[in-house]
This record gives sequence, C-alpha cells and structure tokens, in this order.
Amino acid sequence: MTSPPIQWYPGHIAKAEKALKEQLKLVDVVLEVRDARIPLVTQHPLVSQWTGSKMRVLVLNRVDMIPPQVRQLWIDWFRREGETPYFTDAQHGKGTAAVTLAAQAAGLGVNQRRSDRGMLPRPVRAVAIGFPNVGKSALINRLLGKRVVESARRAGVTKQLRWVRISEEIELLDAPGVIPAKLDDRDAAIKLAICDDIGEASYNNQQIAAEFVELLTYLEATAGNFLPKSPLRSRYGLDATNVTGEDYLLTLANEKHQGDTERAARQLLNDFRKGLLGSIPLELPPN
Ligand SMILES: Nc1nc2c(ncn2[C@@H]2O[C@H](COP(=O)(O)OP(=O)(O)O)[C@@H](O)[C@H]2O)c(=O)[nH]1
Ligand SMILES: [Mg+2]
Repeated sequence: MTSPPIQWYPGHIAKAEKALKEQLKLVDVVLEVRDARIPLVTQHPLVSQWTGSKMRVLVLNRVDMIPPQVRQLWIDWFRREGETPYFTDAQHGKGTAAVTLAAQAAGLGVNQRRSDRGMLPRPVRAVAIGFPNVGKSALINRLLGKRVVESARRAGVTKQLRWVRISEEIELLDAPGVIPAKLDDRDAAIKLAICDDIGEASYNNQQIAAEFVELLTYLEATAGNFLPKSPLRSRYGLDATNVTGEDYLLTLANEKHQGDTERAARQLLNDFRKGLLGSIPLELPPN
C-alpha cells in the first residue's frame, strides 16, 4: 500500500477558512490567485461559493514559469469556459497593472449603488485568495508598488489579514493561503507538493521527488513539444527514461550526493521550484 502523499492539518484549515469567510463579508471583489504551472489543481473548490455574487478576477501567477505557447493554450481554454484569466509574474511586476484595472472595473457597481442612494464613493475593497505560496503577497506588493506585505519562499508565511490601500480607488486585503479540507485526487496532491503550494501540510520529499521524475517522463511522452528537451539529463547528466522515479533518485543520490537520497530529493524539487530545470508546465488544458 502506498501512503497518502500529503498529510493535512484539518484544524488549521478550518480556522483559516473561518477567518477568510469573515473577511469576505467586507469585500466587493475577489482576486482569485492560482499557479500558472497548475491552474486547475490550484482552483480551490470553495472559491465560487465564497465569492457568491461578488465580482471575481482570475489571476494566474508565475507566468514566467511556463512557456508562452502554454499560456496561450490556457487563454483559449479559459475563454471557451467563459473566463478571462489575467497572467502575472508578481516577482517581476509583469501583468499586474491589468489586474488593478480589472479589480477597479469589477468594483464600479459598488459606487454606482452608493451614489444611487446618495452615499459618497469609497475605495473598492478586494481580497486576494488562493493556495499557499501561489504569490498572493508578491502580487499585492506589486499592485502597491512597494513591499508592505510579507512575501517569502517558505509556504505559509502569511498569518494575518491586513488592509492596504492601493490608490484612492482600491483597497486590498492580503489573506493566508487556503487549502481544501480534503483532497481525494492523488495526482493533484502530488502536483501541489511538487510546486510547494500546500503550505503547512506535510509530505515526504523523497516520495514527491520520485513522483516528479515520473511525471516529467510522462509529460515528455505526452506533451513533449511544450517542455524543454530532457530537462533532467541536461541538468544532472542522468537520463530518466526506462527507470522508476525511485531508481532515478537513488542514482542521483549516489552520483551527486554521496548516497544521500534526501538531499537528492530536495535538490530535484528546489531546482524545479527555482526554474532551474527550465519552464515546465505540470498541467495542460483538458483535451
Ligand atoms: N518566479 C516567480 N516567483 C514568484 C512569483 N510570485 C511570487 N513568487 C515567489 O514565490 C514565493 C511565494 O510568494 P508569496 O507572495 O509569499 O506567496 P503567498 O503565500 O501566496 O502570499 C516568493 O518567494 C515570491 O518571490 C512569480 O510570478 N514568479
Ligand atoms: Mg502571503
């Protein structure tokens, strides 16, 4: 029997969800932030319920980590689904101005209703929600143009909710990452772990690194033209074809890390997360 890839902390999740629901009562617009490497896996199942009738702006962050052709495939796919995705690289401030405009436009109705009732306009209020580590804080910092919200490589850094005023027109709320209380899809759980988008949930590096190697082999076979050529061989000089992920990891450990499998696993995952293996999309639009 294989152990579940990720161990969840339901108490922590329930607390985060409760806090978020309270904050959602205060906002006009929801910025739903997802990871462009895995746009469907980082769709939180409760966001549409939480958003209700509020306006939502869909942000696919980390666009720098996927190839431009794949970004175009997603744009086409989301359009067919009736959605407009905003692609951003919050790290370098790319695409973020369009998000501000979209949030402002989404909030226009609020001030229309206020003025209809003889009330003064107020800034539109928005919240950024999404899985841990997808780049919510980095995005908000970019929208603001300065670093006011803590953003870090470690997942789960954002603990508290804070309002920040972006302009006279818009106020934003940063929020802690939310992960589903249950995740039955094993492949999705593995991709979340590979991308480091699951915050304080825990997993085994070696198991996830081995899965990553096998996922790469699968992606090269099924979507090879969207991937860099042999990313593992290019970086480590070791071919991954016809070996299990576990064997690859053991070989990598022996060749590069004096047999230390844990270090080999961490190097693999870190190299991917830093983009050192090239831009590798872990998910493509269905069909
Ligand atoms: N390459 C890249 N890194 C990003 C991007 N956005 C955020 N990051 C990095 O990812 C890490 C997590 O970002 P953070 O904003 O703290 O995520 P949060 O947990 O959703 O608030 C930080 O090290 C950021 O610098 C992006 O668009 N591209
Ligand atoms: Mg944060």
